[in-house]
Amino acid sequence: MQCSELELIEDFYDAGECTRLLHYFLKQHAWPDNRYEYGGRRFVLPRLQTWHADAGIRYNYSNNLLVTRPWNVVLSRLRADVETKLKQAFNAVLVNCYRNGEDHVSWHADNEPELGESPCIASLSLGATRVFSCRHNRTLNTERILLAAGSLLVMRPGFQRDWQHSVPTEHGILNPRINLTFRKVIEPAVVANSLNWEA
Ligand SMILES: [Mn+2]
Repeated sequence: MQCSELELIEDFYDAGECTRLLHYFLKQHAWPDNRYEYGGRRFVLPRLQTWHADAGIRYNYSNNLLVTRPWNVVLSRLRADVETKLKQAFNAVLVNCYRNGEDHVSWHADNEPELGESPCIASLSLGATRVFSCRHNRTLNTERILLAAGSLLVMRPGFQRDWQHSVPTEHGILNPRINLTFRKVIEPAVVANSLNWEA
């Protein structure tokens, strides 16, 4: 992998644990409808999402679309495992379900101001293996990584600034993939202060 801000940890969870977790997310996780209205426009998100955060955390992008939910036993355990491995604290997680290969996410960066200047984001995958593409903003150099069940992709500081990423449509894939991206949202007061410093 040429992108030095990415680290792929394979088999963070073993196959048995992946199967149990996948079953939980497919059978017990309460997925909302993926039809939204935003800015007077209705649209269908090509995947299912839930957003969970510590009390008091506010996140504009997700709050526009998603109700903030609390952590539950399963999500809390996954967070603790990831925090222990990476020696980093996270206070929010975006949970995605790509129901089959038609579900996807287009080119974007996780660069909302609430995440601060140089976030570290950890991405845990379960279920079907999907392609994760990343494209450098300046050189347009593109890389493709396979995200298999049980893998933990660490997007280090600098990645969201210099690269965009996507999970492209793959017509042959019939099975679901679950993806959890652990994030550290900066407290609103801290965001306000950093904006003041720039003014
Ligand atoms: Mn993303």
